[in-house]
Amino acid sequence: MSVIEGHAGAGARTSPPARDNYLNHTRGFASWAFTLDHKRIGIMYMVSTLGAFLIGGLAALAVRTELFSRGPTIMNADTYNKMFTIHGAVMVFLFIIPSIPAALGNFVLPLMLGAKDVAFPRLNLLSYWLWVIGSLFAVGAIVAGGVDTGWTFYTPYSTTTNTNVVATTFGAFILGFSSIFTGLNFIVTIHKLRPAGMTWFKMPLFLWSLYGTALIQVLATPVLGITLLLLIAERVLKVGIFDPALGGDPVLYQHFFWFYSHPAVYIMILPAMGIISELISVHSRKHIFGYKFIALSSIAIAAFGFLVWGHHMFVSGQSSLANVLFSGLTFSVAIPSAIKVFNWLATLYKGNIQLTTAMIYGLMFLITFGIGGLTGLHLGALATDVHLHDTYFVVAHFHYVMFGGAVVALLGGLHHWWPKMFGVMYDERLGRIAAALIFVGFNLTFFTQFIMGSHGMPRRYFDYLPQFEIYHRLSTIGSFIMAAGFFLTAYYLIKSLFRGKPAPMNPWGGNSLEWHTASPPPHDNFATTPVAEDPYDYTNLVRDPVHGGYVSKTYDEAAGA
Ligand code: HEM
Ligand SMILES: [Cu+2]
Repeated sequence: MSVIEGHAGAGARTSPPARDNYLNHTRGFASWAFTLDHKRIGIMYMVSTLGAFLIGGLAALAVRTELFSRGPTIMNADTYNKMFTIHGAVMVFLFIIPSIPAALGNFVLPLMLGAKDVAFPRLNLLSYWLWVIGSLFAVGAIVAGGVDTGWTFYTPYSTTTNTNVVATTFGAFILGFSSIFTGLNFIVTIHKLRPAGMTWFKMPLFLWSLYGTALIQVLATPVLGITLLLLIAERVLKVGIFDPALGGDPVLYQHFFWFYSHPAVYIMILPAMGIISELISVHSRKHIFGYKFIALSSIAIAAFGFLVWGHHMFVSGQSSLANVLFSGLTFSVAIPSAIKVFNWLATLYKGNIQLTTAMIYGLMFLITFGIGGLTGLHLGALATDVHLHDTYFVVAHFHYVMFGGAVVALLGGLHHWWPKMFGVMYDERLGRIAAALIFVGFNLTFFTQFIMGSHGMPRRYFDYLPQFEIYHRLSTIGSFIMAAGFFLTAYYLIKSLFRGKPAPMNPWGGNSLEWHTASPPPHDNFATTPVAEDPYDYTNLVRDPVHGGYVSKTYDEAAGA
């Protein structure tokens, strides 16, 4: 009932700008910096992680420009090593790991639950500031001379190089706490704050994916934290742990590192998959197919993700029995991912597909993540990995999953929830053009890397043989096309904040609870706690031809329309 009231209430169709909402509820710097509102914390995370994305992206463009021609192009070999380290470390630790859960998750999760906030708002604010402090350490290390180990900080090089390893890893250590606290908060929120009527199997799939992600954040991140502390202890105190010169074992470092970092790739991709479930169903106006399979596969991915880390070490001197076991287990983790993909395709089948910018990213994900996941199988197979390991093939694989998966879904989610976040619509035409630039640029940048990798181009090299030049050139051109797409996206999104049409409450016709409150939502989200319905049942929603967006039929009847 209250849900229907939500539709019928004042400002249900378009939100008058002067109405009290979370953006104008209080004003001034302190009202943001010390806010306990999950929506504001989500926005602060979004702005901050996108800032990190800009830094990481500029470093990527520098790397690609250097590789445009053979020999030194714009920098020397040492600077090049630092540049790809900055790129990798910033993109992984500062951007992709926090971006979807902490930015979009923070904003959307309590709304989807019909709740006023997360379970521990103060802890949430602490997570954000820990992110800031950790990032300052990492970025400070870059400004103070840089690090040249690669984002993996492999020993014994990381314990012997005289670049700023300690400051960077300490930054990553702090960022780890930020991630753990977000995970903890989400687990408790999902257990405790579900509204009346929302059983586990009535939760939106984005929440299942955030739940799976949170389990990994809480269970895996401490391992990385301790590992980085051990690395610091070895460097500073000369205790022999990983460095053979001190009696340590470098392969032990790889085990510890990947015990976190393989599950961490699911911290990146699981929430992305959750977004895709929302996008595909809402924008094809069709009930999600195979709800339970998609929900449970999130948990399966989280669990299986812990069993496959050794596939990063097939050629590191691990026993051949371990190699065979890890290879077999690696294939099993592809199964729950494939289950999701088949269910998404079944959802699309005979759906009324709306080619909104958000949906274009949803469809793009199926292609780019599909390529990324399938090439993971080439790397998971022992015989082929021996040839492909440490080549550009691996670089292409993980960009297809991390960019083609996580970043593409982030873009989709950003466009899907932007009207809800800011109460404005952006230019869909520019949105589609930018998506096309990003799609073409991305594939040109990274597909060429599959080819050169399979021909033996090693990763992390400053220079290359003449036969690889054409691929490197195309790849660099692609990266600039992609960058143009991002700058265009930044342009029309920022412009929409000032000139965008007011957004209706429910522009795409979603039925999860965030679409049952105004755009932007009021300070405490809902006037009365809404009652949960099937989030993927759209039969009660009709398009409102006058104001755009969707309203419930029940409302029209009630209003006598
Ligand atoms: C079907 C699922 C997947 C399989 C079977 C798979 C398999 C693999 C294997 C075997 C490697 C090691 C290659 C080597 O070093 O020789 C690898 C590397 C990598 N994968 Fe995947 N992968 C999958 C999905 C993902 C996802 C979803 C992500 C991230 C969102 C991801 C990110 C990475 C990264 C970052 C590396 C390289 C790490 C480095 O050395 O810097 N993978 N993958
Ligand atoms: Cu892995």
